[in-house]
Amino acid sequence: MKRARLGRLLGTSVLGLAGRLPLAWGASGWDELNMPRGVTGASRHIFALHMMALWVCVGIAAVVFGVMIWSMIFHRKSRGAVPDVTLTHSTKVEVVWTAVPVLILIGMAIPSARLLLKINNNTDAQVNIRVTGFQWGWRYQYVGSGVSFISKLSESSNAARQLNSGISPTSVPHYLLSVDHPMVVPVGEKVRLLITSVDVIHSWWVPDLGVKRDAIPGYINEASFTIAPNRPGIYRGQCTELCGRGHAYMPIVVHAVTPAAFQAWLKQHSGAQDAAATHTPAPAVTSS
Ligand SMILES: [Cu+2]
Repeated sequence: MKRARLGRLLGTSVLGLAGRLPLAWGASGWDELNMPRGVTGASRHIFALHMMALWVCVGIAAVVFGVMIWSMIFHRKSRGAVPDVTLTHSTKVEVVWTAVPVLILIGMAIPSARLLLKINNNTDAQVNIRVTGFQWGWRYQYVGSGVSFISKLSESSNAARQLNSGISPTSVPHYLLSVDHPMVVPVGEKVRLLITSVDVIHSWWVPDLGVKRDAIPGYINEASFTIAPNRPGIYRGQCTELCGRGHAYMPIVVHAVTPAAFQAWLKQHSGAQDAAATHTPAPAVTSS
């Protein structure tokens, strides 16, 4: 009777804990050590693949370290263990320790290759943006619309980063992760980026979008993403190719807005020249 009650109690508390775990995990901040799930189909798939690979690694580590620790404890010299000097060759063992890792690698390579093909499909995009990296900022040109502007580190971050500025970086919101003119894109529509550079190699990286692509002078690299329709918001990234003195000062900010707001923004800026286009703020979005 007592035992049954204890069992029930344990059962409900375990269930309750399991239910609350994702919430608690999210609130604890520990998940910030992991890569973000992101807001595009590609980023979610990349996250799932990463978790699959992680658990395979955890499983292998558990087996390998388990055997090691078990051997060290139960077959130590002080217990009278004598090394086996006759085991110099065993075909059976060699086949097993070759075949098992090969099978594991194949098991991981198939979904990886499939996902690579999927996320590199840049056809049927509704919005095309030419992204040009330079020392140190980004130029965004919306193909076919005449909208073109330069995106640089925000004034507040730039002021704080100066030597002896006296401004504490912690007092600047999104220090080194905010820009004067963000890229604006619609949610729910496929956006294709044509990425290049005019000086050295840069790399356009926004983790939440699952996009990281090198910007190489003389080449045009493609990337595309579709932000989930229910995830308008502000997404931040950085240049991830060491490109010189100002490498840390060319962040990327993407404002994802509804298609209607995007069309309005595009219309408002079309035909405007760089300087003029840059002086109207992007449409407001709710931060997610
Ligand atoms: Cu760069």
